[in-house]
Amino acid sequence: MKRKTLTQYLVEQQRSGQSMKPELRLLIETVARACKTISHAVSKGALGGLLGALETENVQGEVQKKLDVISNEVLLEANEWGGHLAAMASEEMETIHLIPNRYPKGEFLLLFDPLDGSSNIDVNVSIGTIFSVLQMPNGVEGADVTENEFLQPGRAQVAAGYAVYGPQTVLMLTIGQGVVGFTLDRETGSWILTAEDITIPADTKEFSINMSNMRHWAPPVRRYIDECLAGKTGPRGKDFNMRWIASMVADVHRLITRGGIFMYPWDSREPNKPGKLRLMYEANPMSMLIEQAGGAATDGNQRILDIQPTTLHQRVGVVLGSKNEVERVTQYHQEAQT
Ligand code: P6P
Repeated sequence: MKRKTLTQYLVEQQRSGQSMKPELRLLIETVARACKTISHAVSKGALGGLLGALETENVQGEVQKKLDVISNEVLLEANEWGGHLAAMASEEMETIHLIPNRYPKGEFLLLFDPLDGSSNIDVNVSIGTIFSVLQMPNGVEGADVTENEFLQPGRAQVAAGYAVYGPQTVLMLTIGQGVVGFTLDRETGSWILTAEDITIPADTKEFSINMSNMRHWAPPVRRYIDECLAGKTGPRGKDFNMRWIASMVADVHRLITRGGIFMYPWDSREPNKPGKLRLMYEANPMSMLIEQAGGAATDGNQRILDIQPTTLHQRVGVVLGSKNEVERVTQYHQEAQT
């Protein structure tokens, strides 16, 4: 049977009345088209003269890679003229990006990490684009937009997804009706539906964490990982495997495909920061995808999607993936507080 394209999937969602407004369909197709452009630029590697770092730093104080900035520009330019957005926000930009007055404005807010895992660009390890879609509060179109309109909890997202630029270029998407996956057909340039009704196994034998930070972890995290490392003869009664790609998109894609638990928890290196990863355009979209696939996502204590943001670039501890494992880690945090 002929496989569906992204456009066909979105048109069918629109027809079936599943909260798929034409402007949301345009938004998703536009982001998906931008991800194709980014995939092409990334795949050129050294041939594109785009590897390496710039002299600039982003708002996170991280050295920007050339492809970070290019990917950000691709997403801005692709989305600003369509009339579907009120504004955009990005890991690479300190302030929100308003839609130029020469273009119509819409009700949606688009947030993205244009190229996540960029420390892996120069060593040819999978990286990706993460995006999150919110609506203007009260659906007010074209009203003046400030950072405040973006500060909505993750449960308010109307769509979320990521593209992973790996051996295949894959797009994972949720519009609140479960999670579907598309593979880029480079011969036709189409996103082809290759995975539906994606479900994360509730149990796993695979954990994903940067072990070099072990001495800085809080006791509940240390307890959980020590038990995994104790294996068959320990309290878990089974051996565990470890994976850490240091590219959230790639690590999350693995666990959404075969199960697992991903952790970037608070640690004592910078005790005033709740974690390394960003809430609005990394943790929230990934948490929506994980929950839509039957998994769980907390900051160790509370559901990530319930966190009320206070600033655009705030960070958060992240524990997400196979439901039973995430619940165990959260339980250990609660026991540590009694
Ligand atoms: P570390 C990439 O820089 C990133 O933001 C995530 O994609 C990834 O999971 C994490 O940081 C890796 O961090 O400390 O292991 O290099």
